[in-house]
Amino acid sequence: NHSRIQHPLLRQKIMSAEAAAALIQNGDHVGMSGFTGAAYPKLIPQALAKRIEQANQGSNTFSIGLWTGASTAPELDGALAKVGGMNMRLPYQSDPTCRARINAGLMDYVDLHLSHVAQFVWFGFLGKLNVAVIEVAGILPDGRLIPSTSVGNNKTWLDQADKVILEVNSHQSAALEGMHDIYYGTERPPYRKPIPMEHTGDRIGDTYLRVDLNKIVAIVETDCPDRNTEFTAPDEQSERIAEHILTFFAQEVALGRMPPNLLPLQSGVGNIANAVLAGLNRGPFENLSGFTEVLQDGMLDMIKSGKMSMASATALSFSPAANQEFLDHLDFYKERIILRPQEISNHPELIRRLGVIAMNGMLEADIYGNVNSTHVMGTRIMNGIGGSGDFARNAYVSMFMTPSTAKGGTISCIVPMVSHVDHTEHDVQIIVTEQGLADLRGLAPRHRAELIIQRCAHPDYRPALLDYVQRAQDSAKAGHGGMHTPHILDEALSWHSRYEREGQMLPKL
Ligand code: 0RQ
Repeated sequence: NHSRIQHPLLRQKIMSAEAAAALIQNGDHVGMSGFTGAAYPKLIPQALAKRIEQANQGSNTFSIGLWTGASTAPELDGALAKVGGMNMRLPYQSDPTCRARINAGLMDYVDLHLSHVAQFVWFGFLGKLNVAVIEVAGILPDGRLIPSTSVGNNKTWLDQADKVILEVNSHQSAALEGMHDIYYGTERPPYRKPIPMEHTGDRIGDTYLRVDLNKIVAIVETDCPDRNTEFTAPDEQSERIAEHILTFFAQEVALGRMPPNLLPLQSGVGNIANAVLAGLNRGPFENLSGFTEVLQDGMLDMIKSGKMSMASATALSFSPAANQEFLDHLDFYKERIILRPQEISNHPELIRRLGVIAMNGMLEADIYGNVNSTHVMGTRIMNGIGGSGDFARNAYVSMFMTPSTAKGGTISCIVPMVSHVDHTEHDVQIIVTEQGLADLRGLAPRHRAELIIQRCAHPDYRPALLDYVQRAQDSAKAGHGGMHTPHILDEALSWHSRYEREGQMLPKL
């Protein structure tokens, strides 16, 4: 029964995952579907990993360059990383084995803004895409494809790859059909036109993905679930972060700087982002909308409760319980969720026009408001910048949040100077920790420092930060450096180097 594959000739291309994986060559650039654990191919990457493992037992080394939408799952990134199957990976990833290999120097990682990936491929910046491996929910009689639980870069992979391999996953609900909006108007400069979207709920494209049927070399049938990971219940710290943000929104509405139903919300990955949305779901704001890249449990709950009327995203990323709720009421959610390609969900033009409120997690911020989202102690990659930069730079207001300390209090997430910069002081308007919220809008650097230390730093670290600021200013006044953004250059990263040496940022008493 191949009922998901309605095109009769394409049924002739059905084969095993092993046979399909054999069509991928050593050194290929392979574009796979998958975005935050949704709609990644499940069987072919594992079959490819087996093949690579066997090939690499001899002297020859077999590896591919892997491009995706964003993070995937153990069956894809994990399986390929374990056998050393990737020489290069882009963009966002979050797999522990993959991360370890990148940080050990065993594979390259290129961390792109998620909205840049597709256009970099059209521009030819990344070289030729040899193969696309895409999960779909079905194939129509005319060969158009029903997208699955994420769209990511699939439109671009299908368009740009020489060869196309499809995984048709019958585990994905057939009722997903109609939920997607695939915009085909993104031309290369100088022929670009304005993207015709004014509201998060506008439909501007097709419901289906197109593909040149002559390029399809294999179809593999699967029946496997997405990676549906549990979120931890909001803890006290994230609840406090959420409260600070709710108070800030109420203030902005009272001052007439935001409408009573706020502006479209973007919310990043992880537990804190999810907790903030849970807070909003209990809060006073009604008729909210979402313009985000990943739609997690928090936003689904808001749609369920009626607090949120419409959400646009590129991927669904649910816990098992939320996934069940989504499937049980798909007809309801289909009216309220639109999945788009990631170059549209994260498009600077749209984020700016809609006035998106961006809320993302971070590792650390410095006293002047620069943010590090990606590098532990300046050198080791955590996940990647993802879409945080697309949103932060172009948002109506851009917020970054973190607990004030990490690793049992041995790390302060507010530091004299960040050890890596993803979001510069120019792209960061609000910093929030469980301690409080610093509103940096319109403030010169020295005033930002005062506010970030007072509002956001953990009390255990405040004296050391104030002392640093004071001495940096004294030293500038004594002629060593400027008063605009005072620093003691020899000391600015000493907290990080002490942590690397001694396992804590502050000197041992
Ligand atoms: O480590 O896992 O070993 O316990 O970092 O930290 O506090 O659990 O926070 O899950 O919200 O992730 C920035 C990574 C935060 C995420 C980041 C350690 C901490 C813990 C995780 P353990 P938390 P979160 C749209 C937006 C970039 C992409 C993005 C991220 C682990 O938000 O990847 O924003 N963002 N995309 O102990 C050393 C510090 C630390 C630290 C925390 N200062 N130094 N370690 N940790 N602070 C979505 C997409 O783009 C797909």
